[in-house]
Amino acid sequence: MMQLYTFFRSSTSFRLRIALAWKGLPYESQYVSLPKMEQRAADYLALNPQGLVPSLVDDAGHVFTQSMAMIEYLDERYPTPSLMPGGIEYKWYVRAASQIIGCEIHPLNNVRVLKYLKNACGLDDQKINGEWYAHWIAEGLTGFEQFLAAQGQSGRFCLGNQFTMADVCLVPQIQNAKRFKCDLTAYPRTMAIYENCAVLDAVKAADPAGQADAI
Ligand SMILES: N[C@@H](CCC(=O)N[C@@H](CS)C(=O)NCC(=O)O)C(=O)O
Repeated sequence: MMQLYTFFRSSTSFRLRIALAWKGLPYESQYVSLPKMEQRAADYLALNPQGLVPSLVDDAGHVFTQSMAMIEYLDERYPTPSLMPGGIEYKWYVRAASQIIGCEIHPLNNVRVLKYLKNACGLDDQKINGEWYAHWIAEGLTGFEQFLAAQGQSGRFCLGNQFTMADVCLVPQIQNAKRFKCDLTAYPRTMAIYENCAVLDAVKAADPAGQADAI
């Protein structure tokens, strides 16, 4: 059975849990505690030298890293139900929406970045959570909201009525922003999509609060 190396509160792990649940793929969870720095332990680094979760190991022992590449791999390996649309324009759109979150928002607010701001730059919690985090969420989600409006493709989900990788990336990012108490009222289109995703069984099953390692 596939092994997913995951941490309940990691939004990139949350992406994988949603994708696996959406496709109904069985897997075993291997818990990697970020507060305990288990992602930097030698045995985990042997698996994923970047020291990041998630990682996925298949029955043949292949190790997969980088959540968006993993989701596209799973989608090609197990095409039904899909997480990517047909048609290269639609594929571009889903990748672009996913990358706004995965490349422009998430990396700026990652654990190691926030820790660096505290330990190496000496910023206090108010500056980090109240200013840095909130600033990049606001800039990123403004861009996301404007992207959806400009492209005119969104509906119940980011791409019409089709649940895709873009929604898989969106849900954990919004949950994180809520946890940091960001004001999300300026993104009505994005938030309506989030609410439509939140009621899906696959999203509920993947929710951080329901994971065995939740603290
Ligand atoms: N681009 C990577 C990012 C993975 C990542 O940053 N994971 C975070 C948790 S969401 C992590 O492991 N952080 C540990 C650390 O920063 O030391 C992906 O999409 O998989």
